[in-house]
Amino acid sequence: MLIRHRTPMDLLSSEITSKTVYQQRREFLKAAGLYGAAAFFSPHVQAAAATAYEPVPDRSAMPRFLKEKLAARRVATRPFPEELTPYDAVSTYNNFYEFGLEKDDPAQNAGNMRLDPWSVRVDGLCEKPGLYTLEDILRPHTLEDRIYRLRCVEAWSMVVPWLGFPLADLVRRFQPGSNARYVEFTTLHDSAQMPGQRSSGLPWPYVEGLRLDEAMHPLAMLAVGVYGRSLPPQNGAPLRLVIPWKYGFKSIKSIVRIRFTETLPGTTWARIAPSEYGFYANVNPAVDHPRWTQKRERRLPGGLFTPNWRETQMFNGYAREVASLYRGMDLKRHF
Ligand SMILES: Nc1nc2c(c(=O)[nH]1)N[C@H]1C(S)=C(S)[C@@H](COP(=O)(O)O)O[C@H]1N2
Ligand SMILES: [Mo]
Repeated sequence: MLIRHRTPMDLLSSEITSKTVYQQRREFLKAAGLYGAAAFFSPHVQAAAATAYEPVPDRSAMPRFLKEKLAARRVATRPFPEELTPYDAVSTYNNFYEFGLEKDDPAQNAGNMRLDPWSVRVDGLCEKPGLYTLEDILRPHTLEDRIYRLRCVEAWSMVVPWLGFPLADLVRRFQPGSNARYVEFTTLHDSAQMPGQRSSGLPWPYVEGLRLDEAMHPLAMLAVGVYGRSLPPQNGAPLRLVIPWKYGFKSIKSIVRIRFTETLPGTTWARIAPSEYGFYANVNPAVDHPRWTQKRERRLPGGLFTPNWRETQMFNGYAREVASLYRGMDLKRHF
């Protein structure tokens, strides 16, 4: 319930502590205003209880094979212990710098992105390189609901019901060679469609990567949908990575290339600011970002008077599943 027992001054003095959080205040206030009101009156909030959700209507023009895949999905049965972030927030509070730097830019600017036809080039150290259509990619896989926490390196988080399939199942089809140690992913580079690629300072295209054993982990997934519908463009349609134990920037959107390599891929954020964003980017409350703490996070939605702070968990709460991938590694050095 919305109980206004705190004033904005309480909020400023007790919760906005670091310089960066202060710098992000404008954005924070904007988000709070947006979700404080919208979330409370949205019909999806009713559905945002722990285990299930009302599928969101999908009016997007999509190819038939995708519609059929979505209809044949395997529905989540295991309860998730935390409230889902409403679809309104998931689809309007986005990072997708190809479409602008503000949180609502992707939702504003990605609407006309051309999603069909879509293909993915597979190359590097594997037995089955080639140009695969999205239909080729999806054909053998059954889509499943997976409810995951998403923790952004900027210290906000969500709980999102994705629709997708295990990345490992796709990787296996391409038969990586015995010398392949990493897999690199690349986002579409098309400045005619992506206004952010004409203006903002990232080196395009956006590139991400995983160690091959991370990519083969059963929690790593490729998503084509969210909230029972196809991915809206701002969430990385038609195909994006979801790696729940890593900071959100590893979950690369709108993938057009998958490449197997022997050496560590040069990933976008690790290249432009290596002291701030490591290749591994595992969620770790014990390793602060140089400019802010990673000990806690602001769970969305939350209103101006009800910011929903919580403690960040090691590997974003997935330590039991993934910690063995990093046994013997110094996670402060390999952050
Ligand atoms: N191509 C591309 N992928 C991207 C980004 C981006 O700017 N470009 N932002 C990343 C970041 S920082 C986050 S937190 C997540 C956000 O995913 P969402 O908008 O679906 O919640 O996408 C990641 N994938
Ligand atoms: Mo992020």
